[in-house]
Amino acid sequence: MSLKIYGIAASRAIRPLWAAEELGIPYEHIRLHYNAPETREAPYLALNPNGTVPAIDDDGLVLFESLAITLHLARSRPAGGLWASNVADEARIGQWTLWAATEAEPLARQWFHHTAFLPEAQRIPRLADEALEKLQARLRVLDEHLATRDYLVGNGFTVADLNVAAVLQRLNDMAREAVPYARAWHARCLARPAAQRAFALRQAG
Ligand SMILES: N[C@@H](CCC(=O)N[C@@H](CS)C(=O)NCC(=O)O)C(=O)O
Repeated sequence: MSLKIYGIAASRAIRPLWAAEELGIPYEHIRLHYNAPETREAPYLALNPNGTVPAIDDDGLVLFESLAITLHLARSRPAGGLWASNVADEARIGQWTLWAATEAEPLARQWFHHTAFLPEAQRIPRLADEALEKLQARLRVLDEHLATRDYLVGNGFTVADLNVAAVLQRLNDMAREAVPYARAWHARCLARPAAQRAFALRQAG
């Protein structure tokens, strides 16, 4: 069995890296920068035809889409404890993962791009403000859900927490309103030793 993870840790590759660390899967990390010319060349495009990172090769199973990758890693290693123990919780993991991808990520990305990621001359403060404003409603949904539980699904940390916490990586900077339960949950997720190991990979690139 061999797992290869393509993409620098300072990219969405942090998601599969964090999942692999949680699950204790040995992996080879190919530190491919998202702007590297290799991402547009045939060998990498055969792994991810979008030319983006991450991609994985899990013993011959080649996948792109960071959140689909974490779901696969969790589900294929049930002993690792990130997956659900019943069909209802599987559905809830799907719900929160798609919520992260469709409700939260586009807004978080828009805000990040127009406050930090783009060269200053290309940033449009109005777009950052609009995204941040809309995000508050999403963060309230998360906060209300977490007011009565420590984790999103079931009784412990699952890949749903990993996916949402990773997508909302900058939750503390984005939350304008008081969302104490979401903040406490986020801190709990990021304090996990596996998360710390994965995020430390950013120092190495
Ligand atoms: N929805 C994809 C997005 C992948 C993506 O856009 N990755 C960025 C890095 S975080 C990238 O490779 N950007 C380079 C580009 O768009 O050319 C996923 O979650 O895997």
